[in-house]
Amino acid sequence: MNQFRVCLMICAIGGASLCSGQMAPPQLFSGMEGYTFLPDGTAIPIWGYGWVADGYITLPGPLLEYTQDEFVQLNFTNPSPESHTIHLHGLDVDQANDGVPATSFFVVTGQEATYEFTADYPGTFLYHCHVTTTLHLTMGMYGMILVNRPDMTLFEGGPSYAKNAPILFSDLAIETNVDAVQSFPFHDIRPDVFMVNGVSGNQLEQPDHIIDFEPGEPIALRLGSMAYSLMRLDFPSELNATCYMSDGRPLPEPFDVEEMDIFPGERFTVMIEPVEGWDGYIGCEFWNIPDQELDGEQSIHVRDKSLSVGEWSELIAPLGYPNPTRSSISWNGPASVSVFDVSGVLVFQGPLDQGQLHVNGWSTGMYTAIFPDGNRSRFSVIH
Ligand SMILES: [Cu+2]
Repeated sequence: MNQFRVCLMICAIGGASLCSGQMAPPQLFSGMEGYTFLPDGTAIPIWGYGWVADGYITLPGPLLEYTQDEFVQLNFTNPSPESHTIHLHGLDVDQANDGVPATSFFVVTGQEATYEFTADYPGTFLYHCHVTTTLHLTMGMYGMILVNRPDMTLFEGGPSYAKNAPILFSDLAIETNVDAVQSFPFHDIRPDVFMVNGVSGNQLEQPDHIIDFEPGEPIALRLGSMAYSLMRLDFPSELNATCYMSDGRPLPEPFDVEEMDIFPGERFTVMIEPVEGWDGYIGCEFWNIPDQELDGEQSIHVRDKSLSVGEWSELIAPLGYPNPTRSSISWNGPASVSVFDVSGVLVFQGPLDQGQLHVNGWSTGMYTAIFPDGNRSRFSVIH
Protein backbone atom coordinates (compact mmCIF):
# COMPACT_ATOMS: atom_id res chain seq x y z
CA MET A 1 0.00 0.00 0.00
CA ASN A 2 2.85 2.36 0.85
CA GLN A 3 4.61 1.40 -2.35
CA PHE A 4 1.44 2.27 -4.19
CA ARG A 5 1.29 5.66 -2.51
CA VAL A 6 4.90 6.43 -3.41
CA CYS A 7 4.14 5.54 -7.02
CA LEU A 8 1.12 7.81 -7.06
CA MET A 9 3.24 10.69 -5.81
CA ILE A 10 5.83 10.07 -8.51
CA CYS A 11 3.08 9.88 -11.14
CA ALA A 12 1.74 13.20 -10.01
CA ILE A 13 5.15 14.84 -10.06
CA GLY A 14 7.07 13.15 -12.81
CA GLY A 15 4.60 11.93 -15.41
CA ALA A 16 3.94 8.43 -16.66
CA SER A 17 7.42 7.19 -17.50
CA LEU A 18 8.35 6.16 -13.96
CA CYS A 19 5.13 4.26 -13.44
CA SER A 20 5.29 1.55 -16.06
CA GLY A 21 5.27 -1.19 -13.44
CA GLN A 22 8.51 -0.13 -11.73
CA MET A 23 7.80 1.48 -8.36
CA ALA A 24 10.26 3.55 -6.36
CA PRO A 25 11.27 1.58 -3.26
CA PRO A 26 9.84 3.02 -0.06
CA GLN A 27 12.26 4.36 2.52
CA LEU A 28 12.21 3.85 6.28
CA PHE A 29 13.34 6.54 8.68
CA SER A 30 14.12 6.53 12.38
CA GLY A 31 12.64 9.08 14.73
CA MET A 32 13.00 9.90 18.42
CA GLU A 33 10.04 12.27 18.85
CA GLY A 34 7.03 9.99 18.53
CA TYR A 35 4.19 9.09 20.85
CA THR A 36 2.06 6.07 21.49
CA PHE A 37 -1.21 6.28 23.38
CA LEU A 38 -2.35 4.11 26.26
CA PRO A 39 -6.02 3.04 26.40
CA ASP A 40 -6.79 5.98 28.74
CA GLY A 41 -5.33 8.45 26.22
CA THR A 42 -2.01 9.03 28.02
CA ALA A 43 0.73 9.84 25.51
CA ILE A 44 3.98 7.89 26.04
CA PRO A 45 7.14 9.03 24.22
CA ILE A 46 8.57 6.51 21.78
CA TRP A 47 11.44 6.19 19.35
CA GLY A 48 10.84 4.10 16.28
CA TYR A 49 10.66 3.61 12.57
CA GLY A 50 8.22 4.96 10.00
CA TRP A 51 7.86 5.39 6.26
CA VAL A 52 9.36 8.61 4.95
CA ALA A 53 6.22 8.97 2.79
CA ASP A 54 4.04 8.95 5.93
CA GLY A 55 6.20 11.33 7.95
CA TYR A 56 5.59 9.75 11.37
CA ILE A 57 6.93 6.79 13.34
CA THR A 58 4.72 3.99 14.60
CA LEU A 59 4.77 1.39 17.37
CA PRO A 60 5.67 -1.21 16.21
CA GLY A 61 7.49 -0.02 13.09
CA PRO A 62 5.95 -0.68 9.67
CA LEU A 63 5.36 -4.30 8.68
CA LEU A 64 7.96 -5.17 6.02
CA GLU A 65 6.68 -7.76 3.53
CA TYR A 66 8.80 -9.43 0.87
CA THR A 67 8.41 -12.32 -1.54
CA GLN A 68 10.61 -15.41 -1.32
CA ASP A 69 13.76 -15.10 -3.47
CA GLU A 70 13.29 -11.33 -3.78
CA PHE A 71 16.49 -9.27 -3.70
CA VAL A 72 15.66 -6.70 -1.04
CA GLN A 73 17.11 -3.21 -0.83
CA LEU A 74 15.88 -1.74 2.41
CA ASN A 75 16.49 1.99 2.25
CA PHE A 76 16.91 3.74 5.57
CA THR A 77 17.55 7.33 6.56
CA ASN A 78 18.26 8.69 10.02
CA PRO A 79 17.35 12.35 10.60
CA SER A 80 17.22 11.81 14.39
CA PRO A 81 19.87 13.10 16.84
CA GLU A 82 21.41 9.67 17.62
CA SER A 83 22.81 6.76 15.60
CA HIS A 84 20.57 3.78 14.81
CA THR A 85 20.64 0.59 12.75
CA ILE A 86 18.25 -2.04 11.45
CA HIS A 87 19.14 -5.52 12.67
CA LEU A 88 17.40 -8.13 10.51
CA HIS A 89 16.61 -10.67 13.22
CA GLY A 90 16.55 -14.26 11.95
CA LEU A 91 17.15 -13.44 8.30
CA ASP A 92 20.20 -15.05 6.74
CA VAL A 93 21.91 -11.83 5.72
CA ASP A 94 25.66 -11.35 5.48
CA GLN A 95 27.55 -9.68 8.30
CA ALA A 96 27.82 -6.33 6.54
CA ASN A 97 24.03 -6.06 6.29
CA ASP A 98 22.87 -7.40 9.65
CA GLY A 99 22.77 -4.07 11.49
CA VAL A 100 24.98 -5.00 14.44
CA PRO A 101 27.03 -1.81 14.61
CA ALA A 102 30.33 -3.33 15.74
CA THR A 103 30.42 -5.73 12.78
CA SER A 104 28.53 -3.75 10.14
CA PHE A 105 27.93 0.01 10.52
CA PHE A 106 26.12 2.72 12.43
CA VAL A 107 23.72 4.97 10.55
CA VAL A 108 24.64 8.29 12.12
CA THR A 109 22.54 11.45 12.20
CA GLY A 110 21.81 12.72 8.71
CA GLN A 111 23.04 9.57 6.99
CA GLU A 112 21.27 7.21 4.60
CA ALA A 113 21.99 3.52 4.16
CA THR A 114 20.68 0.54 2.22
CA TYR A 115 20.53 -2.94 3.72
CA GLU A 116 20.69 -5.61 1.02
CA PHE A 117 19.78 -9.27 1.23
CA THR A 118 17.98 -12.00 -0.64
CA ALA A 119 14.84 -13.25 1.09
CA ASP A 120 15.81 -16.92 0.73
CA TYR A 121 13.42 -18.44 3.24
CA PRO A 122 9.70 -17.81 3.68
CA GLY A 123 8.60 -17.14 7.24
CA THR A 124 8.19 -14.74 10.13
CA PHE A 125 11.10 -12.50 11.14
CA LEU A 126 11.76 -9.37 13.17
CA TYR A 127 13.84 -6.22 12.92
CA HIS A 128 15.09 -3.87 15.58
CA CYS A 129 17.72 -1.25 16.27
CA HIS A 130 20.97 -2.71 17.60
CA VAL A 131 22.42 0.49 19.11
CA THR A 132 22.42 0.49 22.96
CA THR A 133 19.99 -2.32 22.36
CA THR A 134 17.94 -2.57 25.54
CA LEU A 135 17.23 1.17 25.60
CA HIS A 136 16.43 1.53 21.89
CA LEU A 137 14.23 -1.60 22.05
CA THR A 138 12.34 -0.42 25.09
CA MET A 139 11.77 2.91 23.36
CA GLY A 140 10.04 1.13 20.47
CA MET A 141 12.58 0.55 17.68
CA TYR A 142 11.30 -2.76 16.30
CA GLY A 143 8.94 -4.31 13.78
CA MET A 144 8.03 -7.52 11.97
CA ILE A 145 9.19 -8.87 8.61
CA LEU A 146 7.22 -11.43 6.59
CA VAL A 147 8.64 -13.33 3.66
CA ASN A 148 5.70 -14.74 1.72
CA ARG A 149 5.37 -17.16 -1.17
CA PRO A 150 3.36 -16.03 -4.22
CA ASP A 151 1.25 -19.22 -4.10
CA MET A 152 0.10 -18.47 -0.51
CA THR A 153 1.61 -21.62 0.94
CA LEU A 154 3.63 -21.33 4.14
CA PHE A 155 6.64 -23.08 2.58
CA GLU A 156 7.33 -25.38 -0.35
CA GLY A 157 4.95 -28.32 0.05
CA GLY A 158 3.35 -26.62 3.06
CA PRO A 159 -0.29 -25.77 3.72
CA SER A 160 -2.15 -22.90 2.00
CA TYR A 161 -3.58 -19.94 3.85
CA ALA A 162 -6.07 -17.22 2.92
CA LYS A 163 -4.43 -14.33 4.79
CA ASN A 164 -1.68 -13.39 7.21
CA ALA A 165 -2.37 -12.05 10.68
CA PRO A 166 0.87 -10.45 11.97
CA ILE A 167 0.97 -10.45 15.79
CA LEU A 168 3.96 -8.75 17.43
CA PHE A 169 4.19 -8.84 21.22
CA SER A 170 6.14 -6.18 23.09
CA ASP A 171 6.26 -4.33 26.37
CA LEU A 172 7.69 -1.12 27.77
CA ALA A 173 8.47 0.52 31.09
CA ILE A 174 6.79 3.94 31.23
CA GLU A 175 9.50 5.39 33.49
CA THR A 176 12.17 4.59 30.89
CA ASN A 177 10.22 5.97 27.95
CA VAL A 178 9.43 9.22 29.78
CA ASP A 179 13.08 9.73 30.78
CA ALA A 180 15.22 7.85 28.26
CA VAL A 181 18.63 8.54 29.76
CA GLN A 182 20.12 5.13 30.45
CA SER A 183 20.22 1.58 29.27
CA PHE A 184 19.42 -1.24 31.67
CA PRO A 185 20.66 -4.80 31.82
CA PHE A 186 18.04 -7.01 30.18
CA HIS A 187 16.97 -8.67 33.45
CA ASP A 188 16.48 -5.34 35.29
CA ILE A 189 13.70 -4.12 33.02
CA ARG A 190 10.27 -4.27 34.67
CA PRO A 191 7.75 -3.40 31.96
CA ASP A 192 4.37 -1.99 32.92
CA VAL A 193 2.72 -1.71 29.49
CA PHE A 194 2.05 -5.02 27.73
CA MET A 195 1.19 -4.78 24.06
CA VAL A 196 -0.07 -6.72 21.06
CA ASN A 197 0.82 -4.91 17.82
CA GLY A 198 1.56 -1.80 19.87
CA VAL A 199 -1.79 -1.54 21.67
CA SER A 200 -3.35 -2.94 24.82
CA GLY A 201 -6.59 -3.31 26.74
CA ASN A 202 -9.72 -2.14 24.96
CA GLN A 203 -7.63 -0.76 22.07
CA LEU A 204 -7.49 -4.40 20.95
CA GLU A 205 -11.25 -4.20 20.36
CA GLN A 206 -10.80 -1.66 17.56
CA PRO A 207 -11.85 -3.34 14.29
CA ASP A 208 -8.35 -3.22 12.80
CA HIS A 209 -7.03 -5.24 15.74
CA ILE A 210 -9.73 -7.94 15.57
CA ILE A 211 -8.97 -11.02 13.47
CA ASP A 212 -12.05 -11.64 11.33
CA PHE A 213 -12.19 -15.03 9.62
CA GLU A 214 -14.22 -16.57 6.82
CA PRO A 215 -15.28 -20.12 7.74
CA GLY A 216 -13.14 -22.64 5.89
CA GLU A 217 -10.35 -20.15 5.12
CA PRO A 218 -7.21 -20.74 7.20
CA ILE A 219 -5.36 -17.77 8.66
CA ALA A 220 -1.59 -17.76 9.22
CA LEU A 221 -0.90 -16.18 12.60
CA ARG A 222 2.59 -14.67 12.36
CA LEU A 223 3.66 -14.59 15.99
CA GLY A 224 6.82 -12.81 17.09
CA SER A 225 8.00 -11.41 20.39
CA MET A 226 10.02 -8.28 21.08
CA ALA A 227 8.77 -8.37 24.70
CA TYR A 228 11.08 -8.69 27.69
CA SER A 229 8.43 -10.99 29.13
CA LEU A 230 7.91 -14.65 28.38
CA MET A 231 4.69 -14.91 26.36
CA ARG A 232 2.26 -17.70 27.24
CA LEU A 233 -0.57 -18.03 24.75
CA ASP A 234 -3.82 -19.91 25.14
CA PHE A 235 -5.56 -21.09 21.95
CA PRO A 236 -9.15 -22.28 22.51
CA SER A 237 -9.79 -25.62 20.79
CA GLU A 238 -12.43 -24.04 18.46
CA LEU A 239 -9.56 -22.27 16.67
CA ASN A 240 -8.09 -25.60 15.46
CA ALA A 241 -4.61 -24.12 15.88
CA THR A 242 -1.62 -25.95 14.39
CA CYS A 243 1.99 -24.79 14.62
CA TYR A 244 3.91 -25.26 11.35
CA MET A 245 6.98 -23.06 11.63
CA SER A 246 9.46 -21.93 14.23
CA ASP A 247 12.01 -19.14 13.84
CA GLY A 248 11.50 -18.88 10.10
CA ARG A 249 11.84 -22.58 9.28
CA PRO A 250 9.26 -25.39 8.83
CA LEU A 251 9.00 -27.78 11.77
CA PRO A 252 9.77 -31.44 10.97
CA GLU A 253 6.25 -32.30 12.22
CA PRO A 254 3.46 -29.74 12.70
CA PHE A 255 1.69 -30.02 16.05
CA ASP A 256 -1.72 -29.03 17.40
CA VAL A 257 -1.33 -26.22 19.88
CA GLU A 258 -3.47 -25.15 22.84
CA GLU A 259 -0.78 -23.49 24.95
CA MET A 260 2.42 -21.98 23.60
CA ASP A 261 5.39 -20.22 25.18
CA ILE A 262 7.28 -17.61 23.18
CA PHE A 263 10.60 -16.32 24.50
CA PRO A 264 12.03 -12.90 23.54
CA GLY A 265 13.07 -12.86 19.88
CA GLU A 266 11.29 -16.11 18.95
CA ARG A 267 8.81 -16.44 16.09
CA PHE A 268 6.17 -19.04 15.29
CA THR A 269 3.69 -19.49 12.48
CA VAL A 270 0.41 -20.99 13.69
CA MET A 271 -2.47 -21.76 11.33
CA ILE A 272 -5.99 -21.36 12.64
CA GLU A 273 -9.21 -22.52 11.00
CA PRO A 274 -11.88 -21.55 13.54
CA VAL A 275 -15.29 -23.21 13.59
CA GLU A 276 -18.09 -21.33 11.83
CA GLY A 277 -19.77 -18.68 13.97
CA TRP A 278 -17.00 -18.64 16.59
CA ASP A 279 -16.37 -15.44 18.50
CA GLY A 280 -13.71 -15.56 21.20
CA TYR A 281 -10.20 -14.73 22.30
CA ILE A 282 -6.60 -15.90 22.21
CA GLY A 283 -5.27 -15.34 25.72
CA CYS A 284 -1.83 -13.71 26.02
CA GLU A 285 0.00 -13.77 29.35
CA PHE A 286 3.17 -11.72 29.92
CA TRP A 287 5.42 -13.45 32.50
CA ASN A 288 8.42 -11.72 34.03
CA ILE A 289 11.32 -14.06 33.30
CA PRO A 290 13.66 -13.52 36.31
CA ASP A 291 10.81 -13.41 38.87
CA GLN A 292 8.48 -15.90 37.15
CA GLU A 293 5.55 -13.61 37.94
CA LEU A 294 2.52 -12.90 35.79
CA ASP A 295 2.87 -9.18 35.00
CA GLY A 296 0.15 -8.60 32.40
CA GLU A 297 -2.54 -10.11 30.21
CA GLN A 298 -4.07 -9.19 26.85
CA SER A 299 -6.73 -10.80 24.67
CA ILE A 300 -6.76 -11.06 20.89
CA HIS A 301 -10.30 -11.09 19.52
CA VAL A 302 -11.00 -13.67 16.80
CA ARG A 303 -14.43 -13.55 15.21
CA ASP A 304 -16.46 -14.97 12.32
CA LYS A 305 -16.51 -12.15 9.77
CA SER A 306 -20.30 -12.41 9.41
CA LEU A 307 -20.57 -11.00 12.97
CA SER A 308 -18.68 -7.80 12.12
CA VAL A 309 -20.91 -6.17 9.48
CA GLY A 310 -21.20 -2.41 9.73
CA GLU A 311 -18.41 -1.66 12.18
CA TRP A 312 -15.93 -0.27 9.71
CA SER A 313 -17.85 2.94 9.15
CA GLU A 314 -16.94 4.05 12.69
CA LEU A 315 -13.25 3.58 12.08
CA ILE A 316 -12.74 6.18 9.39
CA ALA A 317 -10.34 8.81 10.65
CA PRO A 318 -11.99 12.18 11.17
CA LEU A 319 -11.43 14.58 8.28
CA GLY A 320 -10.41 18.07 9.21
CA TYR A 321 -11.90 21.14 7.56
CA PRO A 322 -11.01 23.31 5.87
CA ASN A 323 -8.16 21.37 4.31
CA PRO A 324 -5.85 22.88 3.16
CA THR A 325 -6.06 25.64 5.71
CA ARG A 326 -4.48 29.06 6.31
CA SER A 327 -5.44 29.76 9.90
CA SER A 328 -7.20 26.89 11.65
CA ILE A 329 -8.55 23.39 11.12
CA SER A 330 -11.45 21.69 12.95
CA TRP A 331 -12.30 18.09 13.68
CA ASN A 332 -15.56 16.69 14.95
CA GLY A 333 -15.09 14.50 17.97
CA PRO A 334 -11.55 14.40 19.33
CA ALA A 335 -10.64 16.62 22.28
CA SER A 336 -6.88 16.56 21.81
CA VAL A 337 -4.32 15.87 19.14
CA SER A 338 -0.62 15.35 18.43
CA VAL A 339 0.65 16.84 15.17
CA PHE A 340 3.82 15.83 13.34
CA ASP A 341 5.48 17.53 10.40
CA VAL A 342 6.77 15.59 7.38
CA SER A 343 10.07 14.79 9.07
CA GLY A 344 8.30 13.20 12.00
CA VAL A 345 8.94 16.05 14.45
CA LEU A 346 6.21 16.73 16.97
CA VAL A 347 5.00 20.30 16.36
CA PHE A 348 1.92 20.38 18.57
CA GLN A 349 0.43 18.31 21.35
CA GLY A 350 -2.51 19.22 23.49
CA PRO A 351 -6.21 19.97 23.66
CA LEU A 352 -8.13 21.42 20.74
CA ASP A 353 -9.72 24.84 21.18
CA GLN A 354 -13.43 23.99 20.81
CA GLY A 355 -12.49 21.42 18.19
CA GLN A 356 -10.10 23.81 16.45
CA LEU A 357 -6.34 23.75 15.98
CA HIS A 358 -4.85 27.16 15.21
CA VAL A 359 -2.05 27.02 12.64
CA ASN A 360 -1.28 30.73 12.12
CA GLY A 361 2.44 31.08 11.76
CA TRP A 362 3.00 27.40 10.96
CA SER A 363 5.23 26.61 7.98
CA THR A 364 3.58 25.72 4.71
CA GLY A 365 3.50 21.95 4.35
CA MET A 366 1.84 18.64 5.05
CA TYR A 367 1.10 17.58 8.63
CA THR A 368 -0.15 14.41 10.28
CA ALA A 369 -2.59 14.60 13.18
CA ILE A 370 -2.75 11.61 15.53
CA PHE A 371 -5.72 11.38 17.88
CA PRO A 372 -5.86 9.64 21.27
CA ASP A 373 -7.71 6.65 19.76
CA GLY A 374 -4.79 6.11 17.37
CA ASN A 375 -6.60 7.35 14.26
CA ARG A 376 -4.59 9.54 11.92
CA SER A 377 -5.55 12.37 9.61
CA ARG A 378 -3.42 14.44 7.25
CA PHE A 379 -3.79 18.09 6.41
CA SER A 380 -1.94 20.88 4.62
CA VAL A 381 -1.09 24.39 5.75
CA ILE A 382 -0.78 27.02 3.01
CA HIS A 383 -0.07 30.72 3.12
CU1 LIG B 1 18.27 3.02 17.73
